Amino acid sequence: MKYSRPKAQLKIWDSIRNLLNASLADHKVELEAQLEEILLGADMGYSASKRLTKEVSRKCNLKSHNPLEEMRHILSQELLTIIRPLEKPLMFKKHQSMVLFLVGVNGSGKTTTCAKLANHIKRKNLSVLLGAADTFRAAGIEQISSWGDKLSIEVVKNNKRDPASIAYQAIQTSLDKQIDVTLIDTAGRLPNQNNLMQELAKMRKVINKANPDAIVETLLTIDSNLGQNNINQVTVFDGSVGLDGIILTKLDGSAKGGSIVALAQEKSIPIRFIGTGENIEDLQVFEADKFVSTLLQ
Ligand SMILES: Nc1nc2c(ncn2[C@@H]2O[C@H](COP(=O)(O)OP(=O)(O)OP(=O)(O)O)[C@@H](O)[C@H]2O)c(=O)[nH]1
Ligand SMILES: [Mg+2]
Repeated sequence: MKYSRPKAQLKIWDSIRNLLNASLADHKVELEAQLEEILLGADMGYSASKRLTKEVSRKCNLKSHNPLEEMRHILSQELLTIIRPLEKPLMFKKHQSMVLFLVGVNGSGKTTTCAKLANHIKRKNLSVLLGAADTFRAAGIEQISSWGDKLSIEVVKNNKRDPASIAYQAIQTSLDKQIDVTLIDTAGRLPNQNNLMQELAKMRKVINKANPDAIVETLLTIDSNLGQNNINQVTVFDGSVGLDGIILTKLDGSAKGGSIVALAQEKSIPIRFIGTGENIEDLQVFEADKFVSTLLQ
C-alpha cells in the first residue's frame, strides 16, 4: 500500500532516474552533488541530504547491473532509519478518557483534522465529543458545529466564553457522559504571537485540571506545503505548550513530503497522522514504510 499522490506532483524518483540516465554513473562526484541537490530540493534539509548522499556513495555500486534499483534500496533503508522513530501511532481505548488538543498556525487544518479524527475514532466504536475552543471568530465555531452535525457528534460551544473555559466545559461534559475521546479545536496562531502562545499553555493546564486522569495529546497540525519552515513551528509550539505529536496536513497537494525527513533529523516528535485531502476520510495513520515508498515511487 502507498499513499495516493496526484500526478502533477514533482517526483523525487523521476529526478534521480534522470540523473542515472544522463550517464552520470561514470562521474561519481558529479552524480553525488546532483543527488544531494535533488534531496535538498525535496525539502529534506541539509543534514539529512548529506547523510543520504554519503550512504549512497558508500554503498551503491554504480557499475552493478541495476544501479537505479540499488540506489532506491539504499535510499529507502536510510530514509527508514531516519523516519521510523517518528512512527508511533496513537492507541485509542474504550473507557479511557483521552483528550486530543489541536494547535497550529492559521489555516493549517486544525478544524478539518478535528472532524477527520472524530470520524476516525467514532468508527472504532468509541464515543467522541468536540470542544469548539476557537472562540476567536464566529465562523470557527460554525465550522466545527457543522462537522458535529454531519457526524452526529455533540459539540460544546459558547461564543461568550474564553477558550480555556470551553475546553474545561467540554472535558467536564465528557466526564459526566463517560465519553472516550474529547477533541479540542483551537484558534490559529503564529509562533511569534507570545500572548496567544501563552493562552495555549493556560488551556493545557486547564485541561489537566478538568480531568487529571485523562491522557492528553497536544497535537500540532502542520501544512506540508511549508517545507522546512515547519521546524520553526514545531520548536516554538513545543516550547510553549509541549507537543506529543504532529499531524502533517495537505500532503495531497504540491507538497513533496520530504520535509518530514528534515523534521525527523532535527526533532523526535512522533507524526501521528497525515492529512491527504479535504474530505472527512482523508486522514491516515503515519506509517514510515508507506511514506518512504510514496516518496520514492
Ligand atoms: N487539500 C487539503 N486541504 C486540507 C487538508 N486539511 C485541511 N484542508 C483545507 O485547508 C483549509 C483550512 O483548514 P481548516 O481546518 O479550516 O484550518 P484551521 O487550522 O482550522 O484554520 P483556522 O481555524 O483559521 O486557523 C480548508 O479549506 C480545508 O479544507 C488536507 O489534508 N488536504
Ligand atoms: Mg479552525
